[in-house]
Amino acid sequence: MANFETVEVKTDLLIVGGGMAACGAAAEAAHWAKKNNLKVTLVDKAAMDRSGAVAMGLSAINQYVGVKDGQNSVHDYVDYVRNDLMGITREDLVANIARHVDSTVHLFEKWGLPIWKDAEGNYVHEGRWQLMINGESYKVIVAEAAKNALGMDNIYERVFITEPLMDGNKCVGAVGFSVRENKFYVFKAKTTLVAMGGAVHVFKPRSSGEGLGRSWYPPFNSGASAYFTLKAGAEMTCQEVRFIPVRFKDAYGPVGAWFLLFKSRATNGLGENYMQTRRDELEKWKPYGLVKPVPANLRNWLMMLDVMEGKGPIFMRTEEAIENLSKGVPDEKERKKKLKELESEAWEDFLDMTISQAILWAATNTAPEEKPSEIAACEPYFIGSHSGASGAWVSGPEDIAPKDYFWGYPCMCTVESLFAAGDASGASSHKFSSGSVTEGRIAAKAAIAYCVDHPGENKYDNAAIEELKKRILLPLDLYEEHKAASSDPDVNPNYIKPKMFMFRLQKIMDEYAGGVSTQFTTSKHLLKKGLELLAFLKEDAEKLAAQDLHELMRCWENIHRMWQAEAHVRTILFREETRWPGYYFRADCPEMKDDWKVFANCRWDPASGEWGMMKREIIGIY
Ligand code: SFD
Ligand code: AMP
Repeated sequence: MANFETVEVKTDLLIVGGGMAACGAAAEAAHWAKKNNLKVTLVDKAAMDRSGAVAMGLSAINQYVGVKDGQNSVHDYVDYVRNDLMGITREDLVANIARHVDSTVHLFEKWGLPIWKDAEGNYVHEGRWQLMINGESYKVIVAEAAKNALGMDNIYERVFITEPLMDGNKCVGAVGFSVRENKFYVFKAKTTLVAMGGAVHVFKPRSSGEGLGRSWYPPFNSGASAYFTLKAGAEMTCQEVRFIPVRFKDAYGPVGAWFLLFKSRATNGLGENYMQTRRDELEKWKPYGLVKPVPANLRNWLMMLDVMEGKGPIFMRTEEAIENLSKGVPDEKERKKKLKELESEAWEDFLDMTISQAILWAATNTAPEEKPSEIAACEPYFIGSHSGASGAWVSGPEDIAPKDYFWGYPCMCTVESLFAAGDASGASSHKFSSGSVTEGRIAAKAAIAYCVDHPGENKYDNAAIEELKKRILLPLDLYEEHKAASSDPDVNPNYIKPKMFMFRLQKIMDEYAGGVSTQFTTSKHLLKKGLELLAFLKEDAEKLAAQDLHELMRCWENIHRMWQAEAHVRTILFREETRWPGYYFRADCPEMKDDWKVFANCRWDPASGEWGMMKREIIGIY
């Protein structure tokens, strides 16, 4: 076996992940831990300053309710989220985040995040819920607060978490390995909070060949949260609710600022606005088709219908939007100044969060005030914190959660002492960056309360940990054992390299589970065939080989993705209707059905290795 030192870390609360939810959790946990003399440890596969979805920065805070400012109520936000998700949402979870999110935004400002202000000193809104920020360093600022709260001694960076440590139905920590040194980590914890984001590259991406790796969702998040909670035996929810954002084509620049702040339109190749020409289609999806704003998946759907009829390309009419915003200024000198301002805001929107889009504009001589830019639907992603909903099924808060949705501690999974937040927890979409930090704070406070209430020592099976270590490092051994069998290290009859394995997973998902090349369309027959192929892939996962630590990480990333894929396929198959046509279309049951207005949940049983599917009732609080 590869020679790896085992490093053991004992702690009370273990936070796995170092993104937005984890940083919020760290800042909050430090406070409650100090009061109770408890230890908090955080572990991230990368460096917290630039890890996760906010690595490149963001140009907006997408959830600010403005309750005190009298702008909106928590109820308004819940209505918005429920409608956007076509009725499938945990209102208690959404409300719990919404009632605390403003305080998180105020903390960001205290920590140094520049939020745009108007002449009167009020926040500048992008849309009803969104605030404009100078957010290139957003993640650095939030990570700094988390680091200050915990201290670097309690933070492990560049340690990739692979598996939960279990004692029956209780999570007692996690194991992983350093991506820089030959070290195997065993974190023994009273309670564990999962915040390792969502997943990308489960589906074949549009960007291939020289553009491979470019995607909207950050390539570093590879399904670790879903894998961890599934392997722990936690019930999962909304595994079918993937997210397909519409983005500037090829470099994946954001569209929110264009649609909401600049009031831009998108038109097809014939110059038609599909939101108008296809308005009648929305009737089919009522009541949600008729609400304002039109749900994200239905906005996608109307555009996709145009694309399927060969009416592309679809353009964001940047030149028209800039012209419209500047033409109201009567004085020519002032108008020119306004034009310059708008132009620089347009560039900053990209430079704050998707630098590659600015580079693409520069490379293609695109002046947004002169020519429109193409937009397109991305490949599917798993991001429960945005306009998707996949994640673990967690407890709501005692004061507002319906009885069936409360089991002791907010954000606790159905597994004892395991908590989840951000993309890791499901059925509470539209948290975004601010809501994810908020949910991390809520979960951390609850997790510390759990520690205080359960002071006893955990049991550990050291032989089982040794077995886990062997299994996790196996790809390194396989490579060493068989590398001499061929002259090209990537081609060998005895093993499969992680990149090839990933391509195979993506091909299955693309062709059978409704990816880009099948125009997001699937059916019972396709899904069943896809499951059969996934089973073969799972067998071959035992033969993954790694040449070095980096490839070892790639092996495990792809095993994590494969589990996310299986949960997804099983759940789309289970839900016999089409509810989010702009996310995926079930060709064999093309309509929304009343008797499917339920949560579709699933659980992998660690004892039997079998999957179970179940419906859960939707119980609103308003
Ligand atoms: O508009 C392991 N989001 C936006 N939110 C906003 O508020 N405003 C915006 O402007 C946003 N835009 C946006 C957004 C997301 C993306 C991908 C883009 C643009 C391109 C949404 C937020 O970013 C999102 O809601 C939060 O970041 C979610 O927080 P969290 O904590 O659930 O996920 P994370 O921040 O990605 O962090 C994940 C962490 O896990 C680590 N990790 N650690 C150890 N072991 C493993 N195996 C691990 N696997 C992952 C990661 O390193 C990271 O630290 S807009 O365009 O939509
Ligand atoms: P995006 O850049 O698409 O992630 O958008 C940022 C925010 O604006 C998210 O909260 C989106 O749901 C919202 N948004 C984007 N486009 C629209 C639109 N056309 N109508 C309403 N909301 C939108």
